[in-house]
Amino acid sequence: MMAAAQDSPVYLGFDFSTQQLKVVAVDGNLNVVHHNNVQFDSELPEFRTQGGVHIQADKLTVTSPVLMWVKALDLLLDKMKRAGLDFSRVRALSGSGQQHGSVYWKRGASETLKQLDPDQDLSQQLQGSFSVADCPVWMDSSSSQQCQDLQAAAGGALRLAEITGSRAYERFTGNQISKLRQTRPAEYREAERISLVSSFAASLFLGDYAAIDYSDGSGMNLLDIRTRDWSEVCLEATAPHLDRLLGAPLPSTSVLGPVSSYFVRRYGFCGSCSVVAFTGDNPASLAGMRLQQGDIAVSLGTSDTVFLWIQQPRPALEGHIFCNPVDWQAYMALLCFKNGSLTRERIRNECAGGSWEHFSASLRDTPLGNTGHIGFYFDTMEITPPAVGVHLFGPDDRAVSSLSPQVEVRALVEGQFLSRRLHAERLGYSIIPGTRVLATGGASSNTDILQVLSDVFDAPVFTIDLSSSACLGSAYRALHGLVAESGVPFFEVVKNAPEPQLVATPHPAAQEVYKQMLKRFARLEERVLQQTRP
Ligand code: 5FX
Repeated sequence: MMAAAQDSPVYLGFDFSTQQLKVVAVDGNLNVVHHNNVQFDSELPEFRTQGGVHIQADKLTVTSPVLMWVKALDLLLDKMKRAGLDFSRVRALSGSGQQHGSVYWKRGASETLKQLDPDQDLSQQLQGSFSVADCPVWMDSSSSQQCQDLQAAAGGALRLAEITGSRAYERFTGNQISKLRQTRPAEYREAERISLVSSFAASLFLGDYAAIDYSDGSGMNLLDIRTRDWSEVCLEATAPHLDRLLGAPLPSTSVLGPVSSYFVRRYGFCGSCSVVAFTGDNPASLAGMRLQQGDIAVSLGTSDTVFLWIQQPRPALEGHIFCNPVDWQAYMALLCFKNGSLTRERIRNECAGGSWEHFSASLRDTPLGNTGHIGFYFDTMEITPPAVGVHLFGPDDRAVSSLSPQVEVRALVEGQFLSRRLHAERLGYSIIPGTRVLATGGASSNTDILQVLSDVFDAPVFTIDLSSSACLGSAYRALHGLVAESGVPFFEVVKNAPEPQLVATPHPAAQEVYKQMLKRFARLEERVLQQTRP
């Protein structure tokens, strides 16, 4: 038994995230057999990053050194080898990267990639291979002018969203490319290829330039999410002949080729080990959570994030629609809400004496629908919707200046979840029989908060640990990539993965109460937006 287990196939999933490089290895039964990581700040101090990035003096420009990522891979593979991982068992590998970041390969780099010497580190050999040493990453917000220009060229923000799945965002790669071309033309001219962080990482394993996959490609404001090809109008508005620098996009489930001989000779990978297209960290998380049609994942952290599986997308001025990473006919949506845990903590301090126990008791002691009281809590300028301030309403829709502490606790939690549902539905989400809400993040340990989530969505809530979902999703995608071309669905391959835990089911009255309340909430939100619009 033991010998068989030791020879059994293994699938690797890497995640090049903002602060660290992580890996998990799963066996054919989806058990995690190895995990490892390299922390950028502490293990690669020579790059002097904080949280994996450099924030420039203008506070808007945020970059990461590309060689840090290369060196992290050298380090990680050495750690895996020292830990005894037998690379010859790896049948396929895939990975993910922080979304939107871009890497600029210098003329001649593809030759270097093809001829890597197994006696040397990658970082030694690739030192001269990048025309831009510090890559723009997702935290960058310095390309406002380029965003305006792109929207003007595309026929407005909504039109751009209809084509690419999102209005123009500063961090989206096309706008970063445009800014680089305008502000650092020499470095731009020296580039022979532009990768996303995900396709850059895949290129290292492939020993050649890897295609950008549809799903991560949707975070660039360049890909037409319906034709799944570069949009002519966006390309033209961004840079001439940009398609030559980007290469053709490919389905996220594609096998790109075998791992390069560098990895075979240096680490003992098998020559037939497949490299499956890498994708963005959020799409990879969707795969790691095994989100299905009708499911919604709600991450309750400093900011709250909502992920959705979408069949018929309705791009809007808020949120993002990406091509789905596991089913090429479907889509996923991502929504960000800035006022999450910090606001919950403020109301806990002001209305529940700083105690989560009292906060929970207030939720238990107040009725579904809060006797008609509704609250909007935007302590800081919200992303979805773009509004600020605290706005409270009584049952007759009249603005009120305060609520009793218990009512206020419920107003906050109901208001937050009504907002998550309203904005998800606007992007094309609908609750269907069998819908599951997957909850994760700090506040997901509070079952009374999750009961409200279940009631507002009229669906059962399950909890799931997301800390390594991008890595796990990448390992699952590596396994699926081997059979995807023969038409085997992703869910067939991952059906034995550990199930999330059921923690709350909706109250029988929930559907009736929140169907009505959602309509009122939408009307009142519109009023708040009109009042706070500059
Ligand atoms: C998504 O649009 C984002 O910008 C972030 O979640 C990054 O992907 C984080 F890596």
